[in-house]
Amino acid sequence: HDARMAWWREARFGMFIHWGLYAVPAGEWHGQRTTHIGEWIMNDLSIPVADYKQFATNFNPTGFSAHDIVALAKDAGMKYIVITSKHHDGFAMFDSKTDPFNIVAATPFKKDPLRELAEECHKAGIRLGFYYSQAQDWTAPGGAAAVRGTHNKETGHWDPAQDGSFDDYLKTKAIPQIKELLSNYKTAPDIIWFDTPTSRMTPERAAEVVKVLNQYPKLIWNNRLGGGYKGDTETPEQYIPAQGYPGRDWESCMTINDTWGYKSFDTNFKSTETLLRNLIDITSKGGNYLLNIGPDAQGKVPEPEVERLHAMGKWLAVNGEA
Ligand code: FUL
Repeated sequence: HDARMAWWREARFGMFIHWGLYAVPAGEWHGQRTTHIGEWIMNDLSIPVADYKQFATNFNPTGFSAHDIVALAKDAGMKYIVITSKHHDGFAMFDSKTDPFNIVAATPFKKDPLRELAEECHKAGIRLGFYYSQAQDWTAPGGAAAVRGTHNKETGHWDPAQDGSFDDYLKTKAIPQIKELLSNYKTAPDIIWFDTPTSRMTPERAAEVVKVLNQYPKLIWNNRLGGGYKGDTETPEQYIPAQGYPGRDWESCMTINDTWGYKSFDTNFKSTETLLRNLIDITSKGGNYLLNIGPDAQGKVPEPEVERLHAMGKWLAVNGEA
């Protein structure tokens, strides 16, 4: 266990990337701006499944450069990257044979950015993790919805197209996609980062996922699978625990402005000084800092984010340890 966690404990600083179909509306739909985080727009504005899926036909992120993103992480002093492979909207940012609602099969882009990222990370010696929303899936029939919609009080759905069996969803989409993520690329990912288990992820259901994870003895996974599994890491979100988590590995994940997924009008960027203070505070308490960036629909990292990461790297080059 300790040997498996060794690289992660030394890493200290990682890049979170929230990038998906929500970058297309970028926080705004039919003239309405969401006041919440960008990647939740489908839920918060109750966008019907068919309308949301339409965004894929306009998603052509030719400005995406895995090389530049890995170089940016490296320059910032980050040692690993965790990227959204599928967020709650159900859209897979990778080549999935399991479900056609993905960046290769459903968009004019037709390429797998996770493959490019895996190759660049491998070349640069940066570790790679995949975020995967295992329970919430707002476009697959039977997928969970954590916030109550009006169509079905029990499931939280807002569109009849979301109706279905959660067990079928788990068996025919989530678990097969997790298997794809673990086996699609030359090397298996270092981390799977689960999220929002909801009450649907019972111990029995989570155990089916764990069976798959256990085939990868070096894999690190977080405490958000559900079903009572504690995973390897605590994941305080948007805060720094005053005492850390004695006896547990932990990672504070934080936004660089006020959203994870790109919102064109969120310019509330934290200062480089605040970001550095967070890094120092977290690492002094024994944790890792997973700092988020949100590329836009072209795949470009917003310039204020790039500037801040470079500035952090500059400071670390003078004052850091590694
Ligand atoms: C939350 C999610 O619901 C957010 O969209 C984001 O991914 C954050 C890191 O975790 O629980």
